[in-house]
Formats: sequence, structure tokens, C-alpha cells
Amino acid sequence: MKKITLFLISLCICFSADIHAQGKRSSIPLKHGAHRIGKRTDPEMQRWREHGLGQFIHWGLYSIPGGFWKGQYYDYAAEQIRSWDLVPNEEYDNLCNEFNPTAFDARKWARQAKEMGARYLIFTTKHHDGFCMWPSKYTDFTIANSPYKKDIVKQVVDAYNREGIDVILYFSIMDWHHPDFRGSINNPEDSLANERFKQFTRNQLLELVTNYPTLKGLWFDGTWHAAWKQEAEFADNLEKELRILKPDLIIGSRFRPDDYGKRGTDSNGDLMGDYEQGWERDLPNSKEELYGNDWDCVMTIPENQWGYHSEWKGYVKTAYDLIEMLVKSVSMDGNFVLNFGPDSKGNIRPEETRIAGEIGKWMKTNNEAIYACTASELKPQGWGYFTQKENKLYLTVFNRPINNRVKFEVPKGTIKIRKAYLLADKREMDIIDGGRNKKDDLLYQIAIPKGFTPDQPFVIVIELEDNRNDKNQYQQALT
Ligand code: FHN
Repeated sequence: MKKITLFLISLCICFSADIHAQGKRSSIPLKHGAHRIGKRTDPEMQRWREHGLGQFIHWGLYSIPGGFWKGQYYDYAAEQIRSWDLVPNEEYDNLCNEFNPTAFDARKWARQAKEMGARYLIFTTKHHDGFCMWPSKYTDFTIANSPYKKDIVKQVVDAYNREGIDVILYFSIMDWHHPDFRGSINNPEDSLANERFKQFTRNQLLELVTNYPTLKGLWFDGTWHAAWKQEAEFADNLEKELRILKPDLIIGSRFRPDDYGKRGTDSNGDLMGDYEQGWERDLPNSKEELYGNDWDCVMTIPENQWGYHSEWKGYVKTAYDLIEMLVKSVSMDGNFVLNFGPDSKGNIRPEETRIAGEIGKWMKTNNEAIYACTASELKPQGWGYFTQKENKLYLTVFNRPINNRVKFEVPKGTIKIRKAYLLADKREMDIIDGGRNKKDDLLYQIAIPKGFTPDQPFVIVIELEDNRNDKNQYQQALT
């Protein structure tokens, strides 16, 4: 008996030590916490993981005022102008009678996205203002009641799919237009309204998944208000229902609260959803901040404008800045999603078109260092970032060393280099043996050819020997 007790105690110690080793789990019993620990392993999720680059589009009624209300400049994100004190809700909602994007051509957008190298799109079906870009059966506040009338979501999904681009639909739970929406529940009437609103939300989500069967996932937003944070059971059931309708649906971490109203990760520190959605206008500095989760970064070109603002103020990112963010994301196993905010006629603004063109030019030459690439075990260096795929390491150089030599360290006994070349023109590059450091790691320098002066960041490919069966290397690694 004693023996069994001792065995059980040691088993418990081992088990809790294992959990502790993950550094983030506690063991609060949850009915509506994470559904899984660790990454999804199915082909749809793998496909998403390999996209590398995505496009976000914020488009809706807010593109009509474009950041101005009766001549006054709105200094915050243009897609949120309805919430500004100066804007009467009814006047804003009447913009529905003006929305007529005569220049909208989904095929043109999709071609541009493809040229840029995007492999997936996140499209706003309904932002916080509540206006639906599809003819929802559950409200009148939709595109069907605008002068334009036609289903925009359908056109976007079809056009992007035709270009081989996957579509994920953005949906804001928070809905400033709907009479039953409540930010918080303060009395029995609020409760009743909230119950009706929950059914409305459920109906709309089931409608989207049914109407657009090729969609790959749902990107949730507007889930931070107190009323939603109390809806762990409802949200969990709804997520299950959506997954029954479409089992491989990809849902980010911003949808559900857990039993204690915690969002993103549950009270035990586990991710609630298929990937981490928290990297908005921000990038991690190290892999440690990612806890081994899938993730993507969504980024604006100006500082904080998602919808169309006719006057961008402050710093506007360059294609160089954005390519660096893209490569940095992939070098840490993430995707990078760049936002566009078309105007009220359906035109992508010229600044965005120019940037898309520059990124596309870079992607044409260098996409091998992006698509289906993962993080490398080699340490990032000041010149740029490592990515890797099969037996190739990619070094994307943003800061060209003044001596034209790109340095890196290979931990002892790990890899053997076959050759190095420039991805741009396949020109072979000299590999200079830089000796060993104190830890016996191998130091290398790759010489950049003097005449090679590209106007964009460039990629060096290092081809590796497959040394998985190389006994010598293995022996070395053990010593
Ligand atoms: O409030 C929104 C904002 O307007 C925009 O849609 C971004 C996109 O990630 N999401 C929200 C803030 O997290």
C-alpha cells in the first residue's frame, strides 16, 4: 500500500514538474478554457502557417468620411469615427444610403494582392459600426440596402480564391449600431437585450460560414467589453457549433473568454484558439514571447489607420520597413499581414499601391525565403534574419556590413555547409572560414560580391549537407 502511495506521489511530482517546465501553466479547473495544448497539426493549419504574407482589408461606411466629419479632422483610427462625440449616430448610419463604390473591382484588388505576394486575405465583413458588407438576413443595416446593393463579401471571396488566395473573414462582435448590443449588463433589460444580441451574433456567424463555404477562418475583434467577457459558455458552444459546420475552420485567439473572463490565453496560460492574435501593430522581440504558439502580426502602413483616412499624419512606413517586419515575422515562425484601407469608391489609395508594388518586386525575387519557411536555430545577427526550409538557410540582409562580409556562427556539430549563393542571380559566394570561438562553434563569413548593389534587402542562400546520418558530426555533437 505504502509503495503504491509513494509511486503515486512521485508520479504527481513528475507530472507537475513537467507542467511547470512549460513555464506558463497552472491548473485552475476550467469548463471553457483552451481546447488543446500545443499547435494544430492538420493540413489546413499547416497551409495557413506556410503563407508567410497576408493582406488585411478594412472597408466599410467609414471610408466615406475618410477621417473628416464636417471639415473636422479625426485624429484617431478612421474606421472608428462613428464613436466620436462630434458624430451623431443617426447621421453616420445614414451613410448607408450613400455607399456606392462604383470603382470597386474585386478582381483588380485580388490581382494586386497576388502581385504583392499575399497568400491570404483578412476582410472586414462587419466592423464595430455594425454595417454588414454582405446581405445579412438578420439586419437591415447591410450592403443590400445601400445604393450599391451587391454582395461585396462574395465578390471579394470569389476574386481572391480565383487568384489562389485564401480568405479569412473579419467579424466584430461589438456592434455600435444594433439596438440590443450592450457593453455591460446593468439591469434586467440589458440582460434581455444581450440574450437577443447573442442570438443575432450566432445567426450572423452561422450565416457567414454557410454563405461563403470556401472561407478558411474567422478573425474576431471587438471582444473586450464586459458583457462579452461573461459569455464563456455561449462563446464556447458557438465556437463548437461553427467547427461542426466547418471542421477545419481557423479561429484566432480573440474570440472566447474563459470562465473567468480571461481572453487570448485562458487562466492557465493556454492559448484559446488556433493561433495568437495579439500581435497587432507590434512584433515580438524573441521567440520566448511566443510560447511556441502559431501567430500572425497585423500591421498598418501609417501609425494607426486601418480604414481609409484621406490624410495620413505621422510616420508612414516604407516598403523597406514592412519587408523587414515580414522577414522578422517569418524568422520567428509567424505570418505578416499588411493592412489596406480602400476609399469609398473602392480604390486602393496610390500610397498603398506603390508599397504593394515594391513589396511585390521584392517577393518576386525572394519569396523562397518566405513561403513555407520556419525559424532557424541559428542566432539572428545584426545584418538581418535567418529563415529556413529543408536543407536551405536564408539570410536576408537589411544592414549590409561595411566590409561586405556577412558573419554567422554555427554551433559545434550541427550543420555542414555545402555552398552559398545570392538568391537574386544564383551567383556563388565565397565562404571564409573564420575559425572557432571559445565554445568551439564554427565562425563563417560570406563575402558579398563588390559589384552587387541591389536597391532592396537581399537574400543569401546557404545550402546544407544532409548530415543526419553523418556519424562524425554526431560524435562531435556529443563531445
Ligand atoms: O478597434 C479595432 C481597430 O479598429 C482595427 O480593426 C484593429 C485591427 O486589428 N482591431 C481593433 C483593435 O484591436
